Amino acid sequence: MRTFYITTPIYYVNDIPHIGHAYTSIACDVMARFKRLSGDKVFFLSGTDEHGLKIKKSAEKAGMEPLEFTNQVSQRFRDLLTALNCSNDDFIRTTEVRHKKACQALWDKLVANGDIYLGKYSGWYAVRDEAYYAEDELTKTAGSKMIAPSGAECEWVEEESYFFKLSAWGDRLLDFYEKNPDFIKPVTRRNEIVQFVKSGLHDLSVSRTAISWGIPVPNESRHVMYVWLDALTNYISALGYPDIESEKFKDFWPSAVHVMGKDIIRFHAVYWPAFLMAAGVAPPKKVFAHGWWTNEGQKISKSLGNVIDPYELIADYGLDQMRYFLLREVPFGNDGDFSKDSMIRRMNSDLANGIGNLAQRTLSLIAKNCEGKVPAHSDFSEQDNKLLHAAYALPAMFSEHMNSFAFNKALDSIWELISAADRYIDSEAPWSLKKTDITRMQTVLFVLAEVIRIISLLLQPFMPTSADALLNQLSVPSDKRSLEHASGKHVLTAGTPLPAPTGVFPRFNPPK
Ligand code: ME8
Repeated sequence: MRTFYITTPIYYVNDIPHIGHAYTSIACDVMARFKRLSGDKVFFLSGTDEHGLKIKKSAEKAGMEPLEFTNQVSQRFRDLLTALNCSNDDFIRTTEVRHKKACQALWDKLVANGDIYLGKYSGWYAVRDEAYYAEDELTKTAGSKMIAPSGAECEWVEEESYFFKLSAWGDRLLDFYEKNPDFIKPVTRRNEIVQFVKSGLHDLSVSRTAISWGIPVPNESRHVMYVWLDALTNYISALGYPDIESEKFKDFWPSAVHVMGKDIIRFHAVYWPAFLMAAGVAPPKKVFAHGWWTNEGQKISKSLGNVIDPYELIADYGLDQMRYFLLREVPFGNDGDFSKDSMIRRMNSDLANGIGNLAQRTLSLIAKNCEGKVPAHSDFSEQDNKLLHAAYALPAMFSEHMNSFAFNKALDSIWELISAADRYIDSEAPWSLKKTDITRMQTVLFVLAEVIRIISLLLQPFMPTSADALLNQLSVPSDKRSLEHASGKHVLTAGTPLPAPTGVFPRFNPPK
């Protein structure tokens, strides 16, 4: 059986969940659902990143102990996944015992393999990014502040620290990228990373003594692990690391795909595979970096007060509509802009007037003229066959786009079929056939119902609730909704009673 392991980044609990977090989680959910429909055994992981100075400071600001604080905020991220209808199989917190064990085992392995040594770190550190920067990467402001490329302010740090011998892994990383050309996606990110590694890697400070909110370094009570080493390890602690012989680990690790925003690709595509190779574990199969969302053309930031609350989007436009918009609006990997106008346009033209209207017209004609049962068809005309063939050919093309994370192209391919079905219904005009040729009317309505069945099957990963509602209206049994049923071998059965049709994709109603 094919397996598929997909992960979101584990989110920092210093923040309220916003559209960016929702975007990554939804994209992973769509992929997980698509792979399950394709018959793969899937493991979908999300979670929260709870250690480090940034979290410690946020807890202090909230007047709470770090663990009490992280318990509260972590729950918000768990709740968001539920609100987004995400089908994650597990949720990991870096404060859990299973994770601590995995991190310490990984550390021991790195020490045993000679990749960690004790030294002294003096250099720049950005708490907001929890990242070290070389001086030549920084810009000095008029007020002598040192600013990282991400915009985060850096502070000078000098302390005893354990180092990971990252400098020794450059050539092996380049060799790995070369042998695995699809490891970093999209290709623009791959080029950036290759350039970065070619420019030479410095050893990486992987422990801190100045803070205590972290996972203790084994046998070294003064040090806690660098929060990124701790955080990245979540992807294997959830599979039971260090037990790499377990079925779960062997089943899923070779198929691992990490999805994240482009801001944190370096951690995933450079540090993480180096840590893993040094510990004798194969790197994941793929890391995919998506773009960033802006709000009405502006960078999203707390200080600008323009953070988009996913709960508000759900309330204003509907959950499935929001899921659809985020994955349809921009190619996955590119930056995207959220605007109310474009959200409403997609909701009305693609959904209400597109698939919604096609399904409602077809199903009400069937309810009125075919005694509310799947009509029987007679011989298919050339036009019927043309549309049916397009429908049965769609799943293969759709899957190809999905397998390369081209969500917008996958959706485009469905909408091409919807347009073809719209043209067909207009030219065949089943409403007038009612008076002239009942048999032909039934055949046309059968063809349309079949096409809507295929469309609904393919829409399931993106809009699970709405696609389910459509499949229910076609009385498609729940065990006949996987992609293997999206062919002409599993057509609707004539005479099957259908429930009374109701609209599934409402037009936008301005919030009161
Ligand atoms: O970086 N547009 O956590 P984080 C799109 N804990 N995506 C966005 C976004 C935006 N405007 N803002 C945030 C961390 N994201 C670490 C990860 S993983 C081992 C540790 C998404 O809470 C995007 O996926 O800052 C980004 O990578 C993630 O939120 C960062 O979440």
